[in-house]
Amino acid sequence: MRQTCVQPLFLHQPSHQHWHILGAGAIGCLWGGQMIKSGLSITLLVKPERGASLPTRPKVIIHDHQGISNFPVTVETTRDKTPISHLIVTTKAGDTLAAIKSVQSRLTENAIIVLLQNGLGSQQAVADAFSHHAVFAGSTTDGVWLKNLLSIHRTGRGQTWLGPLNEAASSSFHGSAVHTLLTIQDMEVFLTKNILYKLQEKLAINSAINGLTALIDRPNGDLLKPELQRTVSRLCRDTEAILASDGYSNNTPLLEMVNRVLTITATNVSSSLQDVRKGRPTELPWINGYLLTLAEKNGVSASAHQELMQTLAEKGIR
Ligand code: KPL
Repeated sequence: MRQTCVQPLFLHQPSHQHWHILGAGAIGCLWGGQMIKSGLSITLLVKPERGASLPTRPKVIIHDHQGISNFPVTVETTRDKTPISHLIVTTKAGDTLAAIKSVQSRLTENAIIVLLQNGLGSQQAVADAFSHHAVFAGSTTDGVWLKNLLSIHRTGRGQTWLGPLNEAASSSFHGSAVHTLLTIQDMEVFLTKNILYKLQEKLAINSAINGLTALIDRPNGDLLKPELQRTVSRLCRDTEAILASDGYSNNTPLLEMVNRVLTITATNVSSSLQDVRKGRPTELPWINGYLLTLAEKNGVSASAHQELMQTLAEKGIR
């Protein structure tokens, strides 16, 4: 296998623009590695207990179909004191608000925050709590999983959409530093003014795949089996009705979109099943759980999601 220690390309980046990435999981390492490759200046932020297990010269290692690339990286713990002006948050949905609060005193007055979480709900909590900062959110279809500390496997190249989440972000959108993120090498990053739509679209797909794969402990492609398609189809119908009650619509039937994703990602283990296998809480409360709350608020039936979440809870999967 080819091994490369990558020399960064030097793209135009204002010298004051240093990015901190909070969360050194699969997505955090992918963004960190690719940003370093693109000549952007970054620091990875990890929890203090993680800091102790890092090597003296940490490197992000990306395994993909081309081979293995190493990117020497600066790592700090959340307890360090350097100011943070550009923050990308790649923690799990359930950890996000507390993680940002743990570095709140380091945020500069005009710091911008870019959130990359699955599901919905956690982003709004941050936008509300940090309303004086420009808060952006992103939705990504990059396929990646964490092999070891700072070492990831990239299984598929997806797309990432970024857009403003609060008023401070909307008003600074055009001149904002998020435009720098469009220059990251080997990544497809786009801007949208309607990030909520992209997040809803991704949530809709995840709502029919993640919980069910976590329950059956099988890769995504198994959901294409006729005996599981009935449940997938019921989940899709519920999701469409619930999101429609919140103003979301899509011309393509959700089942068609889900089955397309299942075909492309047939051998992938969904992020929720990865969490279950590692004994970690899943993001399902921000996917199916979010839909249940919305269904109750808008008086829409959500029986397929209720049954799924109930069965998962009985198996101890949260
Ligand atoms: O986004 C995903 C996830 O695993 O969270 C899917 C689309 C299901 C691909 O695995």
